[in-house]
Amino acid sequence: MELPRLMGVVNVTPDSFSDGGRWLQADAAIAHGRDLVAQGADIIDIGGESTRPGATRPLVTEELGRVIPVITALATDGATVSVDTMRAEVAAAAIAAGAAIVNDVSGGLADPRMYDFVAAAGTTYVAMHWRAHADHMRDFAVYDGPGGVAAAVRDELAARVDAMLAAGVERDRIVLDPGLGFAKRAEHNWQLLGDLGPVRALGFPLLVGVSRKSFLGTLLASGGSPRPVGEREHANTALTVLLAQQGVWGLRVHDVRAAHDALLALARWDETEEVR
Ligand code: PMM
Repeated sequence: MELPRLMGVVNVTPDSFSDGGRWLQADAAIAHGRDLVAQGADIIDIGGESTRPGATRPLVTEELGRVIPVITALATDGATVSVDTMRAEVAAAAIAAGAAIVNDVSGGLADPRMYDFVAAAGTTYVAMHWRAHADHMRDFAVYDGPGGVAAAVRDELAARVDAMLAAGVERDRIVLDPGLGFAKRAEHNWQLLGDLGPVRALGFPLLVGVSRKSFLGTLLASGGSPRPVGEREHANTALTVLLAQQGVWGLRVHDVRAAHDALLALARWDETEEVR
């Protein structure tokens, strides 16, 4: 079986829900990125804007100041780097600094210049399902059309793909992401995870990010309190294996070692198929 790529997360932000503030200094972020490579990450995803529900946006200059030194150092090491940004200007600076992939959680909706840049640069482009910026995305978590959340995400991503292709982005450069936790309530995330078929039927590689998200905190809650962010890993590991079995292209994770170990075990298990 082909295992998914592991995209290790380095959030160079003061306020990301999963690791906000831990890697805000460039030195700490670079060291963390190197650790993730050593643990088996195939891609290091570097972001300078928190997309935590309710977050406000940094200035472009702040975002650039956070991500560019980290991208430069890790790309110089030889790592495959993606930049997690919704801004074409940041994507361009990141590619110039050595990033190979643009990971846009807005799927191109936040910046009308994004597709033109991606088409001209010819980079791999991850387009995530997105409806609104973090400060008001909760208001958009409504999926009551036929087919529910899976059909809506498929249709909205299909519209993005049409716009990308029209702008000249090459088909084989496109990766889609269903956007777990973005304008989605816990029940939407579970419905989507259980019904990725419609999105998969669009015919593009899929990247999925469930790591540490609040629907896992809700699942694991006790006494009315969500499980703290750092204690959701076992649930993520289970989903890592299930998503790998579905043939996803990539998984975006914080704890690369845990995901890597789970995938190794899965691959070894898969080799015993003829015995079973
Ligand atoms: N989730 C977050 C940030 N960037 N990018 C992609 N492609 N998919 C995701 O699910 C995704 C993302 C939010 O999580 P974080 O704050 O832990 O980075």
